Amino acid sequence: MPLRMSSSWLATLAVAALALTVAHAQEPARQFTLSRPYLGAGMEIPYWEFGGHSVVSDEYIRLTPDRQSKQGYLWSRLPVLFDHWDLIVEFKVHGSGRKLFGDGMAFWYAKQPMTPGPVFGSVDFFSGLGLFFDTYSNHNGHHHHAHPYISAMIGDGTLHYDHDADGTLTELAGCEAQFRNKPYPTRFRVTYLNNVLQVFHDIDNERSWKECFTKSGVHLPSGYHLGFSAATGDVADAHDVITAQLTQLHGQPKQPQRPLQETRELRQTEVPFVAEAPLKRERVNDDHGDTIGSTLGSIALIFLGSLAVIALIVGGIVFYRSKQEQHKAKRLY
Ligand SMILES: [Ca+2]
Repeated sequence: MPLRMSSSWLATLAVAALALTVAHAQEPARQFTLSRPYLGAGMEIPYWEFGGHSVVSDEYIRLTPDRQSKQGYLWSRLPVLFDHWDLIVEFKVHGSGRKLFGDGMAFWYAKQPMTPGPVFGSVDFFSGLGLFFDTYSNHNGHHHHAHPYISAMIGDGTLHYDHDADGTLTELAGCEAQFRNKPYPTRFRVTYLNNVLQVFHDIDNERSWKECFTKSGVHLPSGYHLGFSAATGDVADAHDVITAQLTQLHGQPKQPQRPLQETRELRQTEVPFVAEAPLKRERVNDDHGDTIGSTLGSIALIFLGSLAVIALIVGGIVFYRSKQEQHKAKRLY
């Protein structure tokens, strides 16, 4: 209980701090803004690079179409040099699949831009933050949440995102969110302020934020790129980014403060980490599996126990009758 109280207290404090800071925030940074019309002169998106199967229309940037085996990306050309920031994204995941669809999309604040790979269309063993919008449940044996599911991972360059376990083994935090096939754009928000990472969503078109999670002690170097990527495989969906805007927040200066050149050099070697939490968990049996296992075990025990009791009763009756027969036989002689 004390842990629960302290975490909700921390969340309240963080939200209050965020409200105060956002009130004094600057205008969204132009170099990290995506808005219609996307294309400038030369059919490029100013300040952004897209590739793979991504296509740009007047209404959206489609990372993948609703077709199998596609992947695409969209990355900011410039690195984010702010220590604290607030990002709001409008997106849409939709498709014709009623029961089978996927795989999902990712938002990145990472060191390796424009590097296609197996993690929702981007590179594995990344450094930074990956926020995954996972629509396809690959393996329920490792978790018992429903999909679609939003989860965050902090990569330090050595960690593998395990698709078969839906990233559960390296998950920082997450929440279920039914963001797929909505008739309006859905939104998510990431704030990173004073090493507190918060994720919110607005998937019911209420124009208000619901908290997905709040995690403190999250250390991310500045100088990483913003990105989006998505992938389809045997299952498919269209994954669209519609708008994005990043605003610098004013939090506590990072300690110790260093000259700019030294900070730039440090970015190359600084490694993301989460204070007092391992980035990777041991593989554990799923609760749901354990429940089924223990239920089956209990049923088997009751069955065997009942058999033993019946055997004892039958044995007792047989023994009693044979004793009676012997007694009768003795009397006859
Ligand atoms: Ca998955």
